[in-house]
Amino acid sequence: MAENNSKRNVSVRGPDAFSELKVTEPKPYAAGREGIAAAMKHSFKEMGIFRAMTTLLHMNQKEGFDCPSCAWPDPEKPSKIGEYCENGAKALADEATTAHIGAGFFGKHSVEELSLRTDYELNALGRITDPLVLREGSVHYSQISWKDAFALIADELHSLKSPDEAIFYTSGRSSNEAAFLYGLFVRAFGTNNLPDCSNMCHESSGVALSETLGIGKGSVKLEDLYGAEVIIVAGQNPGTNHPRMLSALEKCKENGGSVISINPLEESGLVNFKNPQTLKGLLGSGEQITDLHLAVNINQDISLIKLILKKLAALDKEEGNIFDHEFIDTYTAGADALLTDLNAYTEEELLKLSGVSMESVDTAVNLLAKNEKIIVCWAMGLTQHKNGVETIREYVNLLLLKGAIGKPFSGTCPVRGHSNVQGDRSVGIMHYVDKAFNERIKTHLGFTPPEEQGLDVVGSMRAMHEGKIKVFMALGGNFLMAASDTDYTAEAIQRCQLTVQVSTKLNRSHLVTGKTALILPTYGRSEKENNSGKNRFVTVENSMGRVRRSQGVLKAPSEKLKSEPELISNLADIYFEGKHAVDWKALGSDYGMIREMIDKVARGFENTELRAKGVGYYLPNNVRELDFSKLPGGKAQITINRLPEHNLLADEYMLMTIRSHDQFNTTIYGLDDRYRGVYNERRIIFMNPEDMEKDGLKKMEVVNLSSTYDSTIRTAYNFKVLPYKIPKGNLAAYFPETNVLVPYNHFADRSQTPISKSIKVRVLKGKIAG
Ligand SMILES: Nc1nc2c(c(=O)[nH]1)N[C@H]1C(S)=C(S)[C@@H](COP(=O)(O)OP(=O)(O)OC[C@H]3O[C@@H](n4cnc5c(=O)[nH]c(N)nc54)[C@H](O)[C@@H]3O)O[C@H]1N2
Ligand SMILES: Nc1nc2c(c(=O)[nH]1)N[C@H]1C(S)=C(S)[C@@H](COP(=O)(O)OP(=O)(O)OC[C@H]3O[C@@H](n4cnc5c(=O)[nH]c(N)nc54)[C@H](O)[C@@H]3O)O[C@H]1N2
Ligand code: SF4
Ligand SMILES: [Mo]
Repeated sequence: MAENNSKRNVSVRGPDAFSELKVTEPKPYAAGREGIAAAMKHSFKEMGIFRAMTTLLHMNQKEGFDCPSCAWPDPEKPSKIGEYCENGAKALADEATTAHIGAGFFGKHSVEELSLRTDYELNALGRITDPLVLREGSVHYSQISWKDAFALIADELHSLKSPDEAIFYTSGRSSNEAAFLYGLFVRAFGTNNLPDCSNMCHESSGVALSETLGIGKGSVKLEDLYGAEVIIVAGQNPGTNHPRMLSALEKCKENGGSVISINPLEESGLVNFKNPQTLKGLLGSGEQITDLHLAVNINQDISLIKLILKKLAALDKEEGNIFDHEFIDTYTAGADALLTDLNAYTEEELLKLSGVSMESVDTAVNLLAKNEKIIVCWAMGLTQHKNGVETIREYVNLLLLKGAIGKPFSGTCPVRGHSNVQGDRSVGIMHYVDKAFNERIKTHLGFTPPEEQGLDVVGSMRAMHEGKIKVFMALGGNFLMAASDTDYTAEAIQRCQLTVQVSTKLNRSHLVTGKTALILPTYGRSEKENNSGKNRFVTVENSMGRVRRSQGVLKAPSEKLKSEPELISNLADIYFEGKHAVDWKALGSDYGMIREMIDKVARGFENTELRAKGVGYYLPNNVRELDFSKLPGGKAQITINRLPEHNLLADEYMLMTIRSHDQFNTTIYGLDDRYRGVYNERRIIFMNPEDMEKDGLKKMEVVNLSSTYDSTIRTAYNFKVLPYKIPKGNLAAYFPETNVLVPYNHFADRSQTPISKSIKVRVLKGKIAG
């Protein structure tokens, strides 16, 4: 299992041994007292009681810091006693842990030895406190001064034949200030190779929404959810990944709205929610959130929505007022073509593909027919498929035909993942070229950015694998474990001359590296950035386009850390040796100067310094104004989308790779998935009991998973089978362990998002040594 990179014998996959699995029935509800208890247990263990309690009170408060976990928005009037959830508290505890590792630790432990630990164990080692270098031929990281680290990077960058031989990745936790400065430096350096975690995440949403509505973001504000008549939650598990969204769904219900969940799994939070912020939630039975659950087959949302549209169209023919004809005529193009195309499918075939019952479809149709304030919320269950873009466009069709766009309590709600992933895009983290953005850089900052499109995540993996890339730098994240096809990605990274990780905690991307590697330790969101003597603030944008300030309150774990903006400004200053139109050095110590630049260059940011105070302000959004002037004919586009083609063989299943309750992406906080009733183990497969019987598999039997694409067999070893309520033919397992199965060259059309939610696999009996 340990792969060789000629010099270092590091394990790419880490160990695959089992822990002590315990299983219970899935929880019928989310949060409640157990949620609070779990949050406190993590926080107290990592941070100590006093530090945890006082810090949590500053989270998501007007003058405090933005939760570093997901991008769910804060209410306009945050409650003073606490505006956080269990997983926000876990994210804070993980960042603010009192466990630390510095140069001394790495002197004792080689990267080869560390690579034999699990991702969970690596993260648990604590915060990285020193800048570190792994020199060519060495297996131990050792301390390096910041000056030497920057000089090493600058020398390597200067030695490249072309700036396109370097790649600059971004994960979504960086502030607007850090992300803007990073993007600016990369453009000044001369490339658009700016892949980001969005490429693996909501890129399909961005593409689909830009094409149909003219903006790659959602249209609803938090308050819209409260007054919606119907909210569809599709391909999303808010109880775990956006827990405070459940409070918004609860409010919608209290106001008379209905919630439809479209998901192969009946996720706990969507069934019943005990709001830990209310007495009823703590003591009572909680709120039934979902009125209707449609257990769709993996990747068959298009079939289901087509069936619903077909039925709505038939009703509209009879009654004339099911679709909003005035809206359709005034604001949209393509309705007639779509309605004609729907005739090409029979109800029976669509029903069979979707895997749900006609009765439940009729209930959905009834709800959608008689209501017009409709919101569709979604996340990775829609985006990470070959037809992710088309799937989202089909949901947009439903909203457009119902006239549920650009009006109060209606619209699109792609629920973003990382806390500032949307902000990072708004301030220029993108591999494609935005001509107007570049023009403004030219006018206001005095240099000309490159005009060639750069590499996204998938493009970067391939270019590195082909040996075309010499330098890979990452502002946060864990590229190796987040990207698809782990073994391929490892080979790709190991072909680089230099890899640089700006990080808070240890992960496998620090162990599987280029010939030379650097770890540059930085602050977390909750920490004071006061190296210049002043406690500086940054800004972030939430999932609904609102920009607000964020200011840390904790002391950083080491004096040696540098803030991300400071670190980028220092690097740029050393690289350009003071000979550039931009005064790089000054920017790192004066974030106000960076914000002034953002205000001039990024769309909709103006006087951010002032306006980001309190609850902040919204960026412009053409959909909210019903302005589709940038689209063909000035109209929102109703589109025709194809059904997916999977051609599964008799022994193949459709696998979705999902998150457990105790992880943040590749960061594993713990080994439990409480809501699904799984404890102390991650190497499991959720399987329908009838499928288990068909394959002669017993509960907890050990199996391997294998996928075959383009004649290449990829195998993930050692999983235990668990009977679970999941439609037949479908499987679920956790990421990142299953990323080894996702082929690097299979991704969503046009957005290039890896197909992490629909992988064709076989379940092979028996333990085979990995
Ligand atoms: N605590 C915590 N919070 C997080 C994260 C985390 O890891 N931990 N990650 C953050 C990030 S970056 C992101 S992007 C979000 C992710 O948030 P989610 O998208 O909620 O995360 P996943 O676990 O990938 O869940 C996908 C859901 O889609 C369903 N699904 C899978 N395939 C299909 C399909 O074909 N159709 C439909 N209708 N449903 C499907 C799955 O059953 C599952 O419920 O969460 C963010 N918040
Ligand atoms: N199979 C499969 N693969 C997937 C997915 C899936 O659902 N299935 N989901 C995809 C999605 S949606 C996403 S967004 C990607 C996530 O991809 P990434 O964003 O690359 O991964 P994370 O696990 O969020 O990154 C964790 C690391 O970030 C660093 N970090 C944490 N906080 C900070 C900070 O404040 N500053 C800095 N500089 N570093 C910090 C820590 O060192 C930590 O180890 O994974 C994708 N991969
Ligand atoms: S919902 Fe998301 S942003 Fe809000 S406190 Fe919870 S994890 Fe943090
Ligand atoms: Mo994400």
